Amino acid sequence: MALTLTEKILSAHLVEHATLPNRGDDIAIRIDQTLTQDATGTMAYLQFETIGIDRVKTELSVSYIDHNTLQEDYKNMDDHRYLQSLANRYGLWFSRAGNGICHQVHLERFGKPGKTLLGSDSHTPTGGGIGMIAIGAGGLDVAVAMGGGAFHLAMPKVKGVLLTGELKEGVSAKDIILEVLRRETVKGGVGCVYEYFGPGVQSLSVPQRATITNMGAELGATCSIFPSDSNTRAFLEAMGRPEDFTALEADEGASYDAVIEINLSKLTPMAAQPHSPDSVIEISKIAGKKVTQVAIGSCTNSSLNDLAAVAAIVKDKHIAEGVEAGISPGSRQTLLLAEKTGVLGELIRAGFRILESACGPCIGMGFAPNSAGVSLRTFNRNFKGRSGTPDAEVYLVSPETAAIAAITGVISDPRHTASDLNARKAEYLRNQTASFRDDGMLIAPLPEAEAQKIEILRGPNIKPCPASPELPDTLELPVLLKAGDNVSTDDIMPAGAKVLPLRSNIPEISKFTFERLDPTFFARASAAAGCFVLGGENYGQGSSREHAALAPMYLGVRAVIVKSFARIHKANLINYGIIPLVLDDASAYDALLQNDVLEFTGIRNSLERGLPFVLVRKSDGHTVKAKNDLDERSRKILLAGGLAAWTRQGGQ
Ligand code: MIC
Ligand code: SF4
Repeated sequence: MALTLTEKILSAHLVEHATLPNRGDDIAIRIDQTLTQDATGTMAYLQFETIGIDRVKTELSVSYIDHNTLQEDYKNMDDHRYLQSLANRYGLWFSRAGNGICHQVHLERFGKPGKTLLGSDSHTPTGGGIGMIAIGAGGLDVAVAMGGGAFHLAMPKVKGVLLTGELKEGVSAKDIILEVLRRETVKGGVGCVYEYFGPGVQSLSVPQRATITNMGAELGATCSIFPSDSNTRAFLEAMGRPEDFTALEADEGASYDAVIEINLSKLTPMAAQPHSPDSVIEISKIAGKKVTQVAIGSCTNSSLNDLAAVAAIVKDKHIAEGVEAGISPGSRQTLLLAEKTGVLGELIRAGFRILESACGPCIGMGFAPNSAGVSLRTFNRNFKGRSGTPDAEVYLVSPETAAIAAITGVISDPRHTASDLNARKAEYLRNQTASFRDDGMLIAPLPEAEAQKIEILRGPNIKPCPASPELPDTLELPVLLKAGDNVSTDDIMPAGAKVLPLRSNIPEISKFTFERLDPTFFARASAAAGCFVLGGENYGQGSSREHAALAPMYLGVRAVIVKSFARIHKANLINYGIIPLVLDDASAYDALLQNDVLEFTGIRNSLERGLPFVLVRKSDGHTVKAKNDLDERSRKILLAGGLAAWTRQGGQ
């Protein structure tokens, strides 16, 4: 049977089935590589330590420092030291603070076509740009994979994205993924892999493909993937590792569950308007709007290719008065190359503030916009308040669109403002040394005998991960929060400079739970002896942060009742013993109110036998029915009181 590329790689990694099961069924796959970053890493490694393994069992595991680098006090660097000592002790690579954003560095240094990668960050699918099945997950799932355990997921549907034509000058890879988001929305990709194919693929370099697979996370997709071809070979050669290349593509005649066609020649520059990545509009429709800030970088658009496009536009020009503009290069290697090719000098001269090679403004770690400011960002998320300024308007755009706004002070269509852009960009890229590699800030795994002697360094901010409660058969609890559609993990557990340093300390970070939606939630939950949370469609979209499950669990949330869930968050809830309930009939949501007390009986029986769930409102006996759409393994995990307890009982 002719297979898609996704099916080929998944088949080659199946651990329980001989052939691929039906779409939606539970599959278990072997994980070749893992990555973690510091904001999710400390919890992941605290869990990994409890598994009791002497050395990671993957082909390669890397621990990156890129999120928490503001270091206002001891906490962040204490975490860095914990992570470094842990990497040394257990046979991981370690990417030091300053070396760059995990996804960009992983693409440059470690990504290999045909391999599986699991990362404790939702943008891990960036690796699909180099032909990997690269999936984001909670830290606990990544810890299990590092210990040699399989990763379980629902067998995804494979949506083919047929690319034809070629991008016009001034139109960018970012505009391709914005077009996919416009058509598919932030929940259109749940349970799907987006596989790109067709003649238009050839015109896209690996960094351009990685922009697209990176932001596939915003579709809610399991991951996205491109074939591995001559452009992949050229990229790996430029990275000094041609031996990692393998050619890969879908079989001739492979069939997709659905096909979307995009003619690249017809695309125009676009923007995602505040406050959602799928609120996409053509730039021409918002041209002329005044801009106060421009931020270029993040794991979506911070490659040399992106910085060269910016340099080509701002050459001999200056940042407009009234605009602050900053650049965070994706990796230290990109920064070095920007210096070698003349790109960096151009950016400095134009007035860009050169920020660290790290996540930085993307996660509200500095460079927040002014109040009610208009910030154009080349990033992937524009949820309200994520920038650090609650009333700022954040637009997600391509580097070209961002660069033109930086010099003109208004949103402008890059097709009209720049001529011979591609030639000028190519000029910089020609200066790039054929093969360039800088591993100076990577620490390789220690040999086993040496690793055994390493002492793990734990600062006072690192508190043990709290245990999940046992699952009772009956719960009678109030709905302490009624939230709407598309609640993001930033809404459940904000990030930013104030909260991120508390990622290793659940009791402290739990004080910020739902802060953006209802600042009284923490006090109300602390006073109650447990509660439920009610939400709408696509609950838990966005990040992989398991703190959005851990902190609610710590505050006594026992079930979350919604119209639909985002994939990673639902898995995190299960892993920490919170029951994810999907309303049988979405209209039942309207009948429920905040503070309703619900009686939830026969919980264990429903889980053991896969039966639907029934809750009854105490005040009037109104019945609420919820689906039991959980696979057998998830039900067993919930019955055991979470993944850690289940693993201790021998579950796999
Ligand atoms: C994000 O972009 O929201 C983050 C910060 O990278 C998160 C991870 C985290 O919350 O630590 C993600 O995307 O998973
Ligand atoms: Fe970092 Fe932003 Fe990418 Fe998340 S989306 S990994 S915060 S750069």
